[in-house]
Amino acid sequence: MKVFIGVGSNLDNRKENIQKAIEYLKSDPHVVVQQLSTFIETDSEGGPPQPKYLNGVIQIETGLSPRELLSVLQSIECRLGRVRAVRNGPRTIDLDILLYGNIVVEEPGLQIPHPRMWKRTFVMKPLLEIAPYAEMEIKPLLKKINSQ
Ligand code: PH2
Ligand code: MG
Ligand code: MG
Repeated sequence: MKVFIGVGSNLDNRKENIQKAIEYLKSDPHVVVQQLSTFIETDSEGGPPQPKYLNGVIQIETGLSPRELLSVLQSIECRLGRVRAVRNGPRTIDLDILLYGNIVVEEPGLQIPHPRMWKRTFVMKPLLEIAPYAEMEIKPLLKKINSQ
């Protein structure tokens, strides 16, 4: 399945955090990293005042289910010292499943497509850089998730 992952970091060495996250993803036997967007510096949106982010998007191919992938991403966040203190607060690394093929998932703790991705320039800009066609694919999926 083709999956797009949103990546953000605004604590410690942001570049190094992102590079390590990519290495950890590459080392997972069930994940093939296919494309990396440019990583852009962005002002933080929402949450308390906090440092600027580096944001980008990674395209992978994986046989993992959405749940299995979520747990791989959460364990990478953990290894990189992510502490969940404040909602939308600063973080060493944030790895969000944006799109998982054209599948819609609505479960406790897991919504795909990421329900706020469409409104976030720091997600859409890097996503459309590596997958310009995604714009057309997301709209019907988001309609489903937002109307349920
Ligand atoms: N992530 C958030 C909240 N706000 N702002 C920017 N610029 N980049 C992010 O990745 C980001 C954010 C929650 O995940
Ligand atoms: Mg996020
Ligand atoms: Mg997240």
